[in-house]
Amino acid sequence: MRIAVWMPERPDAWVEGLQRELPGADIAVWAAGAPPADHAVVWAPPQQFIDEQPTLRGLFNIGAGVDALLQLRVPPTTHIVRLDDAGMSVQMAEYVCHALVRHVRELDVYEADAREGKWSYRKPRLRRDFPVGVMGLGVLGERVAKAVGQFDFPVNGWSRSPRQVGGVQCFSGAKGFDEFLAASRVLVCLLPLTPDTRGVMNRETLLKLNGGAPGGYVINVARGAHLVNEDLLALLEEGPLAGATLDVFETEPLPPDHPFWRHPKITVTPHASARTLREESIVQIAGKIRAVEAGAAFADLPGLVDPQRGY
Ligand code: NDP
Ligand code: OXD
Repeated sequence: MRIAVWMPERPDAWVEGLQRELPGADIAVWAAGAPPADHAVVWAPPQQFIDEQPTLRGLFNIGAGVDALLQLRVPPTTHIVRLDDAGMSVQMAEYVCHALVRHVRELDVYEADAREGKWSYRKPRLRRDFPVGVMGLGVLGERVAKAVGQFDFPVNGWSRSPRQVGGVQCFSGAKGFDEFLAASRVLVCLLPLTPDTRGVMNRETLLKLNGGAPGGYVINVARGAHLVNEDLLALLEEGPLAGATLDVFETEPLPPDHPFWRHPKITVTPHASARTLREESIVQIAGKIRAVEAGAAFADLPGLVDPQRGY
């Protein structure tokens, strides 16, 4: 069995780890003209990589999002498999809870006060006044929704198909969207980027937050293109939105002159909310390759991507 590896950073470390898990396999970093492989482990490969792998059965993505991979022409006989959690959901839960609590408890204001040696209290704010809406109730969204609920915030969730998550008021589909937005003040995006979800956070939808009252807050940890940047900036300026924590951007790295960097109501992190953990991911991917080589159907693998659906 031959496995090709392609990724921008530390491909050798992935080859070494995969080789340890799959000692009988022939595993190498891909170079143009290399013999075709049976499986590939990748992040954002070029089209040439796919074109030179006509016999590829499994294309294993070392991230949870496959929007970049689905831009490529992949033969229908190649199955795309994404990471299924692999240590990311707990990181995402930490990140979102931190951003939420920092905003609601005004910890940013206390930090600024502390820098000036100022001892002063903010008026307590009630968590019932900050219902959280999580868009996407998949592997990451469900964990985040449950974690937020642990801090006694009211939690709403929105997905494509109807879901039931304990402690979460669930909405689904286009029909449930307006009600979901109106019931939520802090909006967390954990959707995959698909033609249906691109630009989902825009002037019209953001104005529906919090029953149309001011004070909405955005936490985007999915993909930059879910958010219409100009609409966010305008709504922060005009008043309806209170702020945003953004981890993902249409152009990454975020250009140095981008207004988000220095905006007083925006907190920026560099796509760091949930990092791929190499060792955990290698174990997961190697386990899946072992399973299909032993006769398991790709359809039974957690994280199999449906290219029609886009995630
Ligand atoms: P999943 O595929 O497990 O979950 C996706 C969720 O989104 C599902 O609940 C799905 O609904 C819902 N959904 C999809 N399309 C729509 C739609 N049109 N309307 C409403 N709901 C929709 O994905 P993960 O939870 O594993 O990951 C989510 C995303 O997080 C990734 O695609 C990636 O872009 C991003 N990500 C970001 C990271 C970062 O560091 N910033 C790290 C890892 C991931 P249904 O349940 O009905 O299928
Ligand atoms: C992912 C990511 O999709 O890192 O896993 O964004």
